[in-house]
Amino acid sequence: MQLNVLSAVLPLLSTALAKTTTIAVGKGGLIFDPNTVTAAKGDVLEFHFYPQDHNVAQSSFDKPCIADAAGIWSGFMPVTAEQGVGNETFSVTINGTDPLWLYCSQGQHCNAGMAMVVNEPKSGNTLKAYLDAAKNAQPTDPEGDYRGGIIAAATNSTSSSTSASTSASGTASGTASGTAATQPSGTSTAPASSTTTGAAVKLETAGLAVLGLAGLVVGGMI
Ligand SMILES: [Cu+2]
Repeated sequence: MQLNVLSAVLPLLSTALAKTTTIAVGKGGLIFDPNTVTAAKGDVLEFHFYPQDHNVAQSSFDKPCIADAAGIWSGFMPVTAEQGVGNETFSVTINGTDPLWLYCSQGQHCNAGMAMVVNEPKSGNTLKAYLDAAKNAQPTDPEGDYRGGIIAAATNSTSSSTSASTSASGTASGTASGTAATQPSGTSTAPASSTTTGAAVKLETAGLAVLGLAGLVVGGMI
């Protein structure tokens, strides 16, 4: 039993050194928020999806909105207005410092500016240059199943769905967006504390208590 716990905990300790950045996909418009992220090797991007049906795909800088054949791909993530926010996240672990260009392949979303960059160059291949070129692109969907990341249950889905089921839809969506709106800025500006909190929660995953703790943590961060 002790060995089992140790083998479960040790990988999490190294994970605790990594920074997790929460990114809202399609919240309040055809945007990724934030749309420029600085990340080191081992850091994690955690995408949360909003209505109605967005995704995360990868392109090169030179071909905005055109799917890389082997690039990151979350698959389509339909979310209803009643849900407010998807109950699944897509997490990508960064494995280098090269710029990474991501977009939403739904309809004309990429043309409208639904794209983002990880480790944006200071000049030349900037996000602004990408978005300018994206306006006239012909977006393509990646083929196949999701890849380059992990699909997982959203840690705040319990509180979101609870409020959704006990409140009027207007209140529920307000609650859900309020929760998520507070999290990304907190996560990106205070990576150390949020990472530590995340690790503390993960260490408890052996027990069902994790759900309650996650709720407390989310509540405490607001
Ligand atoms: Cu989209």
